[in-house]
Amino acid sequence: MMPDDSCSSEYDLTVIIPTYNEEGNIREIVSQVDSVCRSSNINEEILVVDDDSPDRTQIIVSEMQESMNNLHILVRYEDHGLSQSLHAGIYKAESCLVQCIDADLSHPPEKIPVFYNLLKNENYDMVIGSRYIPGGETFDWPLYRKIISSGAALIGRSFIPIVKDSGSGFFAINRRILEDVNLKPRGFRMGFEILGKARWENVTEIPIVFRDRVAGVSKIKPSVFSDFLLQCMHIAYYNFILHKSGNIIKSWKRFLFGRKN
Ligand SMILES: Nc1nc2c(ncn2[C@@H]2O[C@H](COP(=O)(O)OP(=O)(O)OP(=O)(O)O)[C@@H](O)[C@H]2O)c(=O)[nH]1
Ligand SMILES: [Mg+2]
Repeated sequence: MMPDDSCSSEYDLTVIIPTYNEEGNIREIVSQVDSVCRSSNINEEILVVDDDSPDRTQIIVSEMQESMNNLHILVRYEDHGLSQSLHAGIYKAESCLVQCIDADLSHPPEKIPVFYNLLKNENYDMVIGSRYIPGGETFDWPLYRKIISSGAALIGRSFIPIVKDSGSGFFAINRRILEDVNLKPRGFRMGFEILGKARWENVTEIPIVFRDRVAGVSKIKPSVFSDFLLQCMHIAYYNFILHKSGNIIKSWKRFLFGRKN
């Protein structure tokens, strides 16, 4: 699938919110995203990508749509999954500038204008909300969760060392970097998939504080870990066997020798 080259001029930014059973959060996250964008003069499309949640998520979005023309929903009936949903949303987005944010209020929406400014005015290809740079942190997480997340982040760094939190779900991209790129979305780490394969030049991280969800339950399941290992193998294959991306080598060169090498 190719991204649509024609970007609507109607919206400055598309904010994608992936959902599965988020009836306790969806109203609040949509309201917060909309008010943050309004107060920064960003004309945003909000695109909820829902994997046919059996709870009231879709009903609440329909209710909100009555007073919000910029709120859209894509309901997916098959091949459910977080990365698959983000992938579908990125292709469906009306703007070329795309922001992904979790529905459960773990990511701070007030940072969206910072991402937007870096994409729009500083010409970055990708901006990542990072828990693992100074100023970033995970709040309220039990020790076991911190250990698992840090371990996965370390594996991510062995591929793309210039990015400390490749697994973050709070990231923004300019969709032009996905032209002719063969993504294979799986698991929970869509940002890592993009970092491993897309045609980016300028990537940066900004610190975020990740808070534990208050409403609803986590959707993480054991297959997320095997999906991550398969994803690592496919990114290595894509870089070193297919030679469709030199992102791992490029990233290591920049990490070791600086930007000019
Ligand atoms: N469309 C879709 N969204 C999903 C799916 N799984 C998770 N999500 C959404 O992706 C976001 C992240 O999922 P979470 O369950 O919060 O995962 P997490 O933040 O890593 O884990 P917690 O800290 O436990 O919340 C939330 O907005 C979920 O509703 C899925 O299969 N399909
Ligand atoms: Mg969450």
